[in-house]
Amino acid sequence: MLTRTPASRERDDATPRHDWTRAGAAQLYGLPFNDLLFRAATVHRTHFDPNRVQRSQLLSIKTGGCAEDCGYCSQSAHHASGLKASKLMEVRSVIEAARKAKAGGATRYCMGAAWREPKQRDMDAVVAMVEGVKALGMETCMTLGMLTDTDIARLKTAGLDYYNHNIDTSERYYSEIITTRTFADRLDTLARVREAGMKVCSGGIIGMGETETDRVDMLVTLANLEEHPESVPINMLIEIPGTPLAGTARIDPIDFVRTIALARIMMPRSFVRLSAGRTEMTDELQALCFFAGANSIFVGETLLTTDNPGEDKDADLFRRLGLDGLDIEASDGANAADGASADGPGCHGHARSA
Ligand code: SAM
Ligand code: DTB
Ligand code: SF4
Repeated sequence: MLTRTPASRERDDATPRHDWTRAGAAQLYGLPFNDLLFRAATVHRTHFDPNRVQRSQLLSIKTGGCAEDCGYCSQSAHHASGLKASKLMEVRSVIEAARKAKAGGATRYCMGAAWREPKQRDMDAVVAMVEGVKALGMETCMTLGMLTDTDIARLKTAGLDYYNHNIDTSERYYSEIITTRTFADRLDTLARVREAGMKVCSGGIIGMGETETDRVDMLVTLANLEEHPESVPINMLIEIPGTPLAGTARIDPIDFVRTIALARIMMPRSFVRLSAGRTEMTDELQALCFFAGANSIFVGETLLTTDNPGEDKDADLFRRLGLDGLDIEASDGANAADGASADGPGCHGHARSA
């Protein structure tokens, strides 16, 4: 019988696959914690400099009053979260905010709108925002809900680099969290964004009362897409008073780290973003997430409607952990180490330090 040497397993782990089985992924998730982290950290080092973390900044360009009923969200008109709805921001205010984010070290600007999908009358402004932020020399990302092919083409022409559209959880658990659109709707938008040649940002939320199997299944869905999303945000639920998920039992932080590690192993060349929920995480938990392969964060004082650690806290954490930001050249494409797509061949490259 053929036995795999540690070196051949390293090689296998580092090569992107799209044929993950639930059983295989669940087996990894359930490894002894030290073995799982060692596997994930080894994969991480194959493709990325483990001491560099990409920094994105978010802005809510249209807040609240959303027609969707996502059970976690402060912005849904279905829940009494007390959030005040506002209109789409002025283009020049968005560009001014992006300029400040760039000065604070962010390389990617992510603009989010509380829409089921954009209305045609909003698209002119949205396109102007993409063009303006792009002209600052930043990477652009938008999350606007579902898109028509015409919307996608306009965003692509305007210079949109990434489209964020999360699958949020497993297909099974999805309908317990959101009833106003389906899991298949989400996958359809993702496929059409990909087809148009844009980079994909898609992940989910951990800590919504899902089972371990739901977490594993969510990652199997993402990792078995034809191409891995270049960016995989893993959010920890921020409990919003007045939403159906307020009062959900907090996830064991160890399980959160396991999810990050599994995402890293299953999508070895993607950026795994430690996203919402960092204000509730200890520095030690964040450090473990970085060790397990998270290599991107949201910076700044706010996410969309909730708090984020802010510049001073993150600067202090980076200093204590010996971490550094990543510039756009190094973070362009799906991976910093070899400048190819999330699924292309890998080799050690310029973004790795010794
Ligand atoms: N309306 C668009 C949509 O749903 O695609 C874009 C904005 S939406 C707020 C973007 C993502 O933020 C959601 O898909 C979800 O994964 C994440 N998110 C929203 N509220 C959250 C919360 N309370 N805790 C953690 N993540 C959250
Ligand atoms: C993602 O996965 N997380 C970000 C971004 N993509 C759009 C949003 C987090 C939102 C957290 C709750 C809030 O601030 O309203
Ligand atoms: Fe609307 Fe997006 Fe919030 Fe869902 S997550 S309610 S679609 S803003």
